[in-house]
Amino acid sequence: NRKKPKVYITRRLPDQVETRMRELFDAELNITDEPRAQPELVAAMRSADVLVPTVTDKIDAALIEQAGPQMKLIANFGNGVDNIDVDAAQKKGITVTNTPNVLSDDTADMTMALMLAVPRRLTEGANVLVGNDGSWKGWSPTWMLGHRIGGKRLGIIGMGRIGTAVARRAKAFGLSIHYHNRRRVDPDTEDQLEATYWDSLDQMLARVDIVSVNCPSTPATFHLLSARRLELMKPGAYIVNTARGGIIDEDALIKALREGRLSGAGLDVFEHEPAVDKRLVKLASEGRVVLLPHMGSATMEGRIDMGDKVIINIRTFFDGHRPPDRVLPLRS
Ligand code: 8YV
Repeated sequence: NRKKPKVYITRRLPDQVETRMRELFDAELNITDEPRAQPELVAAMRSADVLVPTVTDKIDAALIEQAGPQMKLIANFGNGVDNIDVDAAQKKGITVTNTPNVLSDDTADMTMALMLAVPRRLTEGANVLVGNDGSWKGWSPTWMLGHRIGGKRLGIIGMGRIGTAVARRAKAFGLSIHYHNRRRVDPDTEDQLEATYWDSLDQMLARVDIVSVNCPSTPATFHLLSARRLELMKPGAYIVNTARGGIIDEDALIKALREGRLSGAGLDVFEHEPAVDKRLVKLASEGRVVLLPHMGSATMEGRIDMGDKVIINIRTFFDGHRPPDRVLPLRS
């Protein structure tokens, strides 16, 4: 009867995940869901065996440096690990895990929702009937016309699990699939998707009608869509981002939208999250962009699956095996 690992969880999780965590671990839960302040995180690093952070916790080198010798595992409740200095953790002998796969379909669904919402003027139309005061006079042949997405070219940046899930859906919607990735995907997948690989992001950007950002946020992808690259895009193109805000130079994106060089954008993530640039909010009120508050993976099923993954990673680790979703530092 081994001692249960002491697991510090930074945010509220769905009830059934918390119940399971309480059964299996000496779990310190967050009842209020207020993000933990830095001193609380420091105290956790000094007393707990496992930290379970989320995207809203910055687990940087300075914090990791303060970890006590008992801290063994950072089991991120989330896929992206840009909130964690994985390199510093490894140097300190702390293993890092994440929750891949289980949120790819939900995130890809939301990517499609945004891909349709902007050109098909979904929020503009829906808002006409919010608090309907009878001002809608009925259907008219020339009213609320958007643009068709079928037959257009989609350029996916980052053809990992989420990017591939987006590609499958987009193909079914009649888009042709183009992608840029560090390496080509396997020939079978490329064949099935009838996907065109672009080694050069610049060249792809000049040829596609819609760009979907699906790569991780790393130092190498910071402002990958820079002012220069946004200028390479086809006039009137659209951008969808369900990855991380910092991958796009948001200021440059706003300029391109305001100048009419780009038709619109669907954004689930922001460069200075949770702050959202007021100019984007204005563009949203004009129907030029659709903004969502980081909801890409927000399904009850997905959150429970993510919780299960965190639990499996912790249990496997304390059983003395390599956890299934171990994250290694980036190769530079
Ligand atoms: C999560 C996400 O909600 O998993 C990710 O990388 O961005 C979101 O889907 C969040 O990160 C949970 O920590």
